[in-house]
Amino acid sequence: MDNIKDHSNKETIIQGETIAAISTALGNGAVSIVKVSGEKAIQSVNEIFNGFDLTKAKSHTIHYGHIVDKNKILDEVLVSVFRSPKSFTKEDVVEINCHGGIFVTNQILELLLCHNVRLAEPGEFTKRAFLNGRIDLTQAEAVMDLIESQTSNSLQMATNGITGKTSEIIHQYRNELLECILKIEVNIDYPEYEDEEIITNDILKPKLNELINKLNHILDKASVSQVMRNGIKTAIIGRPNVGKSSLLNALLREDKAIVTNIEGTTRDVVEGDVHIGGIVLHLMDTAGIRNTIDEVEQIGVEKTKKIAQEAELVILVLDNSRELHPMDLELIEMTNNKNRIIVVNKKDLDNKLNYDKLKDYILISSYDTDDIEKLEIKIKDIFHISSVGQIDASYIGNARQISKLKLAKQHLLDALDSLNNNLPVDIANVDIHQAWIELGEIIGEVNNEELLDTLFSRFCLGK
Ligand SMILES: Nc1nc2c(ncn2[C@@H]2O[C@H](COP(=O)(O)OP(=O)(O)OP(=O)(O)O)[C@@H](O)[C@H]2O)c(=O)[nH]1
Ligand SMILES: [Mg+2]
Repeated sequence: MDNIKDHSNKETIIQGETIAAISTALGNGAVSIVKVSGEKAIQSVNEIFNGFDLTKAKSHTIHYGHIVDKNKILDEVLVSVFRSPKSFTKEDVVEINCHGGIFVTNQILELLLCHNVRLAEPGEFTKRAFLNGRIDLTQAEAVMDLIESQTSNSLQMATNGITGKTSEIIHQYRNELLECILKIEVNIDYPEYEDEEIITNDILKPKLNELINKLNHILDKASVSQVMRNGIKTAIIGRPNVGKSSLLNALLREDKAIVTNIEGTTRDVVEGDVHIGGIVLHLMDTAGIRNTIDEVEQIGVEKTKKIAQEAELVILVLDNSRELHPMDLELIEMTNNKNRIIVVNKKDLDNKLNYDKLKDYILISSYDTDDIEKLEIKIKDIFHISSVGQIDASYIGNARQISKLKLAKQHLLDALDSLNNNLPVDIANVDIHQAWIELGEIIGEVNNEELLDTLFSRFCLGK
């Protein structure tokens, strides 16, 4: 994280209460780290450390020694000292690298809590980094994404977030808006300034259109990034026995779901994640849909319908060896407005299915690995991620950021609307201003306690 930019103009940091947390995953790993930040970080650790006098330690130095409780040695440790403002939180930070397992690490933490240190809240380290101007909000969120990222692509996006590419895009865009606002305001406030370009509807409208187009472009990219980051909820649905579970297993390359030739084999949802070219599909194999009097199966069928509605992608499986059934048509109808792929399975068997009623489908056998690859390509095409890997990862990709972008866009559309209705320019200006504020919230250029609290509480302890 050395490449995090310093956005702070402050010379001295007012350090907060000293906080501590275990910042590695709890488990019996080889090393765990207890992180301490705040005014008394160095002094407090020094009180329980037997080795070099940490109060005399220079910044960015590591010291070997022992953590001691009274005279009892708890663990052999390496302690790193980072002095304010050259640390992640910009406060004094000490990291204790311990060797013991969970029990010892917890003991060290507890010991610290008796030495003027309190337990950090989730995300509190990152929150301090933000409040001290070390990182902006998009970077803070990227820290969280980094912790959570599942694929190499989302990892790359998160890293870009940390280096501030996201905020760069938003800053640039906000500057353009601001220029627009300033011109309008000069016109309104000082109509006598003749050398200032007079902002009329005719000048403002194309400018707004241009800004809206740019925002659309950012939003387009955002939806791809969101898919890359969160994965795609994918429901495999269809009538009983068409081969849904076989398809799930083929995509997962493991025998996860039970496959038999008995109709109604799958009764509850079977889930599994598969990585396709850097994105994650959250697959859900569902109970075959038919009218049934079996109570358990009926519940399964209802659940399937609900899952299909909530999914971002529906794979509707049909059977090449059976005639098209009214229920197949019902399922096609039900998923018409969704991202959907119709997969006709069992191509190796004699054809009985009438293809006249199908527009777009892919014919496969779930036993054939080439066919499974073809299906994967189709999925990537649907989400415009065929070129994943070279994708421009300067991204906006989380739900909060996207919702702010959408709000900003709506304000610009409203502004355009009032211009089209020949309302005075200053009315449009209110909306443009609002768009500017919404975008500011993406990078945290507002001081909204509530926003910050909710955001940082999503972090895990120790970050
Ligand atoms: N010939 C052939 N048989 C297949 C193919 N795919 C699946 N089957 C067979 O079709 C039968 C049903 O497969 P499943 O995967 O259990 O079907 P399902 O849609 O999950 O069925 P339910 O869980 O009952 O809804 C099994 O006997 C599979 O071996 C295929 O491509 N070709
Ligand atoms: Mg099944």
